[in-house]
Amino acid sequence: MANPKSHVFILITTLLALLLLLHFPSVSLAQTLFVFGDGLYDAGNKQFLSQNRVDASFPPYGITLGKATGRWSDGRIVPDYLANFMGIPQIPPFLQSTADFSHGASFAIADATVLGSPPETMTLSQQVMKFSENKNKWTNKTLSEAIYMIYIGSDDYLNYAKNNPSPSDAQKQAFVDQVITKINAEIKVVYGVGGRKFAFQNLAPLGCLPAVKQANGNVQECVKLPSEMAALHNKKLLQLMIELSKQLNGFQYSFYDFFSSIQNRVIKSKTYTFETGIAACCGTGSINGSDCSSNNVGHLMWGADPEVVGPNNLRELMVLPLDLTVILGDIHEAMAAMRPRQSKIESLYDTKKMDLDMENQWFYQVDKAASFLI
Ligand SMILES: *[C@@H]1O[C@H](CO)[C@@H](O)[C@H](O)[C@H]1NC(C)=O
Ligand SMILES: CC(=O)N[C@H]1CO[C@H](CO)[C@@H](O)[C@@H]1O
Repeated sequence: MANPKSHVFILITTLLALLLLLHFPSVSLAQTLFVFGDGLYDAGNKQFLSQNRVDASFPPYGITLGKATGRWSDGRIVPDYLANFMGIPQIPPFLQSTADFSHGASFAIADATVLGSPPETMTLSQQVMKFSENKNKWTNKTLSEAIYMIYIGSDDYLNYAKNNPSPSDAQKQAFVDQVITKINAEIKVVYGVGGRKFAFQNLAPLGCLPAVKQANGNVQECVKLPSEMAALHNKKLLQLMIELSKQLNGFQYSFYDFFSSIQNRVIKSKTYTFETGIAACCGTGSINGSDCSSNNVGHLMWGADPEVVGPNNLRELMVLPLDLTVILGDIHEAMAAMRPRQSKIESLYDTKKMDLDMENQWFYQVDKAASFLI
């Protein structure tokens, strides 16, 4: 996978993070969050851009919070949980011009793609351009300490599969390469502006989404092509992360293997205490399934499972110093400085419950988001 040198690097960073985490399990240094992506991460941008009715502005969206906010969710979205965990307010949609962006901004918007130029949305490039044009809203220090969270590509592959029912292997690979090349270019723009800490979530097995199966007319079987495209993409995306961490000085990342996480649940749903992995949570149609909010999932997302997250989990990404040698010199000082924040976070939040909530929310949302594509 990686060369020995980067193994050593990973080992050292993991040990360092572990050392900090042992003393202060939820210490957070990052105080700013920038979000890029599609409907899964949309905090309400769509309603500021669209001329049409935006479903997410109306119930049942937002029902668990009693208010629809433009999030494609029954309540909070994953970046909200992360913000909560970091001890900062929810990150507002950038298109809400009156919002307070002191802790970051969300550029994510429903229907976003990497390639093409779909109407009433912003491609990844357009999102990154907006971020870059507005970088003066934040200091250089803030920009370099921030976490950059990215989830994008589902719509590219679902649309591709719809328009190209039987592509050759070479055609599939060529399309994936186009998507990855573009993502690479955009990460470099963010890095150029000062971004160092990237949190990537890879794509779900798109053909297993209930909405996709339903549209295919066979709810028992996952649709092969969309999942295959997602798997090809994920492999290349991980390679890109490894490559960038060698190429770009100080580039740090957390890679969450959402694909495996979802697939484990679809295949071994009982193990994960979902009532079913076949039907959707709270959806409509023949396989909508059961109430997702009552599910109790037995393992931590982006939290601790070394099989699906690496090389750093989100907590580690938050605390990893930009310059590792500095912390080696000043570790006691750094820990002392973190102590008040640590106690504050622990007194305010049930961090374990937050991990579980995040997991449930992800599962719910990826399905919901996909149901609007078909
Ligand atoms: C911020 O960083 C840029 C380069 O990324 C540099 O040109 C600029 O002078 C810096 N601003 C301050 C205030 O240090
Ligand atoms: C297959 C399945 O679980 N279908 C359910 C979908 O939701 C409706 C209403 O909430 C139920 O009546 C179905 O049983």
